[in-house]
Amino acid sequence: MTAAPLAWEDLASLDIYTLDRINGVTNAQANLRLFGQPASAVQVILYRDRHGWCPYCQKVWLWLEEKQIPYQIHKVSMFCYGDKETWYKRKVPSGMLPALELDGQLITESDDILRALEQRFGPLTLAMTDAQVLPLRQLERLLFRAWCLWLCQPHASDRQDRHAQEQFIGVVSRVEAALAATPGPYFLTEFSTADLVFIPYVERMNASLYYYKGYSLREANPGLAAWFTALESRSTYRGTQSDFHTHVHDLPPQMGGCYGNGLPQTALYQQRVDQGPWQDLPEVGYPEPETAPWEALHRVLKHRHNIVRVNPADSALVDLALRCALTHLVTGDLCSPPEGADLALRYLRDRISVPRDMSLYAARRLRTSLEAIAALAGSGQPPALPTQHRRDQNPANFLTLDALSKPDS
Ligand SMILES: N[C@@H](CCC(=O)N[C@@H](CS)C(=O)NCC(=O)O)C(=O)O
Repeated sequence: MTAAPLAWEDLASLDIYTLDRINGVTNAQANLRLFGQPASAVQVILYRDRHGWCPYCQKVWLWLEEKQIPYQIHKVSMFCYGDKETWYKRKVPSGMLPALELDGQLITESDDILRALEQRFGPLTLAMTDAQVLPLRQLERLLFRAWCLWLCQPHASDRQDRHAQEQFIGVVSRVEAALAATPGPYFLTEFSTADLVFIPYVERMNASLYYYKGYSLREANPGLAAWFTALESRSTYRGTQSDFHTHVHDLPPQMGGCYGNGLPQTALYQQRVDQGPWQDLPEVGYPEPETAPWEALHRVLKHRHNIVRVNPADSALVDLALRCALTHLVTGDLCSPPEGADLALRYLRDRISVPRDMSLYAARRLRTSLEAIAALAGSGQPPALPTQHRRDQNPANFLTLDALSKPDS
């Protein structure tokens, strides 16, 4: 049975989602975090990437959230998707992220930033230079290198690819042993800097190896599975956590390429990440919060004019197709979409970025509704996402030139 799509005013009347960006749970949209303290308590400015794609920024971001240090956030574009802001180049000529201002002093290099923060505010359980943390930091670098050798190099034969896989799995077994050496789920007796240094790349490994190699890191390794589950019990981690779809398409330009292995299993996994169904992907373990559809609605309503404008399809068509998808999101009803809605809605499906736009579960809900309506219109798929750059995600499409010309406030 088909229903009529809700009007924008009807959808707006259902917009019940609220979030205290400044004092509430960790979230990607905040430009200021106070944790209940007055604005005068802010002594730190974090410069981080606008899309939440930079792993080194995630490390510093999580540290500040875990320690609840009041801070201001100025978001900066990465070269792979936008023009580096002039005001930032004046401050950091290389344009590299993250950077931090602490008591007026500018620090770059994420490890130097963490050490400076530790000196000023005390460690996150243990210091970066603690004798228990140092070997784990080295192990993380070994794992990183083995991942790069498997994922980011073209292998001349299946044998070579399997060899790189074995090397990687060899290092993973050392990570598993390190996790098993303490009674709890974390690397040391409680959550600490040691976990923090593993988080950004292990999250990216889990996504990319599933998609490009048909290997499910989280499912194949009980220690890492328990570690992810424990991390997801922390609202700090959940606020910075991305999803498979975002990572597998943000990594190629950042890493200089990600190479598939052409196995049937890999093709199956790729289809699931790109086209759904998304609900059983091994990217998350905690149950869906009931706010997920309302969060998705709220975020689309906020940006709906730009979402319609940047879509290559005709604006009237996108407007109507999008209302059909949002109607499905909030009521479960299927409305007949206009012709061409398959391409228009799938264009948006491919560009929802987690956690930049919304949380993992809200994005799943939105992608599911976009896909449900797109499927009624046809089987057309938009061109594959670019892998050399992600200029299709240029923030200039969503922010005014004036907003980009100065740090956010
Ligand atoms: N060693 C540096 C690495 C930082 C780094 O590689 N940052 C990348 C993003 S992940 C960057 O800012 N590249 C410039 C750009 O992409 O705009 C650190 O730990 O902070």
